[in-house]
Amino acid sequence: MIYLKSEILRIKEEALKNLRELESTEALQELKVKILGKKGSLTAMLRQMGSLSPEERPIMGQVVNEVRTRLEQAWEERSAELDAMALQRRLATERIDITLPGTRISRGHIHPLTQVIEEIEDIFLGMGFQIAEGPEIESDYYNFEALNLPKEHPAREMQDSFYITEEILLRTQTSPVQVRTMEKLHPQLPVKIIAPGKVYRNDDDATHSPMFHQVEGLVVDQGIRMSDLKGILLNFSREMFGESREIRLRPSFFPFTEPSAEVDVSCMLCGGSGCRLCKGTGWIEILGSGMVHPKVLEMGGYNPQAVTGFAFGMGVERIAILKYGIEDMRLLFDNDLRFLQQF
Ligand code: 2U9
Repeated sequence: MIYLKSEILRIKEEALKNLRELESTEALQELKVKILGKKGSLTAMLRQMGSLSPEERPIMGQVVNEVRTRLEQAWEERSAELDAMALQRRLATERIDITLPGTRISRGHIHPLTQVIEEIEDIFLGMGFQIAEGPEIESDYYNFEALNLPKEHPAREMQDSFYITEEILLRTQTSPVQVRTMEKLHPQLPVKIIAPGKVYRNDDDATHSPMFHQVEGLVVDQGIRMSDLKGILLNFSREMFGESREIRLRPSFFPFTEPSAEVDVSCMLCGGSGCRLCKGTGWIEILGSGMVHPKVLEMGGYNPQAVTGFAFGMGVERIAILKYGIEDMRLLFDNDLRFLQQF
């Protein structure tokens, strides 16, 4: 019995020592099996109690129970310590520095050309115009014939066109939209529309792109005069390029307007005194315009004896270039973020 007792106490002391040294919950579990498991050392001691006398048995039973209670308590304590240590380790390695700057979420914005189109639309909406749209693939009739450009008319060659068949082409201007609108509305008055959109011409250099954008306008009513045209375009120029802008009209020629005029705005860079941008003239051409040709009114379904109208057209890329001082029109189509992010 003496041997048994000292052996049990030795197992206890060794277990407590191991317990203090082990570093993980897995090692803790292993140790528990080694001592209290089926083949554990303390379990083996309990089996040997069969060889003791009836008087010795309860005394040894008490010793074993005390040892078991002591070990279980020590286990719980060490287990709690190990859990706390593991938590400390996680807190140290997974620490988040909430003072670090965050990653910026970059936000897109509207393309500068679309911004300019929307600005032009806003200005004309403010003057009571409506916005009209139409197909980019057009018939020869709407793109040319109805605009007083019959077949073999030399002005057709002014713009090299992209033909799909003999009769179908990519529109070279947004004018067919106005023709279609007149056809649809006549004999209602007034017609007061702008037609923004993409147009296509066989051109490609620093100032011409095979696809570009136009905004054209058309007003038809009784008693429309050239002074109405001038007033609308002066107001547009001032809203677009600044309150102090002036405009001037120079005689020109377009097959669909008579008389026709090119419109210059006083230079937005020098104010009119002459500089590099306006090549010393003080004026910059921004659009073409004129009184709608009687034949064009007639083909749109209106009586040119009873109504008159004015029309104008501008290239949006040109307006954008002038407004923002862009050097090469192709920058507007390259989609280089270093360029686009400036707007
Ligand atoms: C209808 C009647 C008349 C539209 C007009 C211009 C003058 C013009 C150019 C400006 C620069 C084209 O983009 S550009 O190359 N446009 O000069 N456009 S009058 O006249 C019309 C349109 C439709 C029914």
